[in-house]
Amino acid sequence: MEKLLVIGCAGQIGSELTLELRRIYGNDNVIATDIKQAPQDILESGPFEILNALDAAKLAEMVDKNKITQIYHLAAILSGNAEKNPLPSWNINMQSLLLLLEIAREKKLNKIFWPSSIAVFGPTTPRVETPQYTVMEPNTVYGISKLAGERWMEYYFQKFGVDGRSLRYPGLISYKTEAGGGTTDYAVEIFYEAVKNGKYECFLDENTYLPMMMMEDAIKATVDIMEADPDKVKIRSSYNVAGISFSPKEIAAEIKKHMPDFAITYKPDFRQAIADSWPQSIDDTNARKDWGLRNTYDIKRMSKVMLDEIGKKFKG
Ligand code: AKB
Repeated sequence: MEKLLVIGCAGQIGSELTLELRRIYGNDNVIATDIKQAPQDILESGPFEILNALDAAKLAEMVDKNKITQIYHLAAILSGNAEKNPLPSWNINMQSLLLLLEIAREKKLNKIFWPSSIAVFGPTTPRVETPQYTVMEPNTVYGISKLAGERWMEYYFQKFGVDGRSLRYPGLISYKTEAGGGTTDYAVEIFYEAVKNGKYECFLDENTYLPMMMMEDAIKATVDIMEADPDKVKIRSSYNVAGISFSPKEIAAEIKKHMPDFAITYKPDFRQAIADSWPQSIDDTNARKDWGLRNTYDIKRMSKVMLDEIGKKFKG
C-alpha cells in the first residue's frame, strides 16, 4: 500500500493536488505538510503537520513513522520573489530538493515528484514551440535552481535508481489558492480583480505571450506521470507540458465578453524582463507520446470557469 507525503500542501498546487491524492489513495494515506497552516478542507480530510522543507531530521522521522513510500515536494520560492532575495531563495529551492533526493535514496522510496518550470529556459532558447531538448541558459535565480534541480533528478535516477518524476509547469491558473511571487501570476490576479473591482493593472506588457495551464489539467498531468509505468517515463530530468499560450491583451478581451465594462491598463515592472526571457509556447510531444499527456482547456473555457468560480466565492 502506498503512503504519500506532500511538502507544501498549502500552496497553489498543493492545496488542490493533496485533495486529489487523498481521493485516489485514501485520506489517511496522504500526509499533508507545510511551513504554514493548511486550508480547512485539507485539515478536515486527513493528517496534517507543520514541516519546514529544510528540516532533514523531522522529514526523516516523518518518513519512518508513517512508512512513507512517495513524496511530492511542491515548496519553492517562485521567479519574482526569488529575484528579490537571490541566495536565500537558491538555498531553499536547492537544499530542499537535495534533502528529498537523499531521503529517497536512503529510505528507498518508491517514487518522488518534484516540479520544474518553463523558467529553465532563457533568452537564448527558441521561444516559439520550445522543444524538450534545446539551449538552456536561464538568467533568473529560480530558473537556475530549477535547471540545476533537473540535473540532480536525472543524476539520482542514473546513479542510485531514485524513481523521480517531474514536469516543467507553465503558469498555473486556478481559482482556489492564488499563486504567490511568480511572473505568470497576472493570469490569476486578472480574474480576481475583474470580479472584485472590474479593472486590472497588469505588470506585463499587453503582447507578452506565455504558456499557461489550468490547474485541473496540471493535476491530471501530475497524477498521470506518477502513475505511469517506470519504463514509460523516459525523461528523468523533467517533461515539457504546454497548456495554452495567450497574452494579457487576449485574456482581457475574453473577460470583456463576459464583463463588457472590464478595463485593463499596463504598467510593466521587473517581471517583464523575466517573461521576455521565457518561451511563448511549448512543444510537449514527448509527454504526449511517452505517458499520454492531454490538455482539455482552451482560453474560452478557462476564462468562463475562472469568472464563474471566483464570482461564486465572492458572492458566497
Ligand atoms: C513563476 O511565474 O515563477 C511560476 C513558474 C512559471 O514556474 N509560475
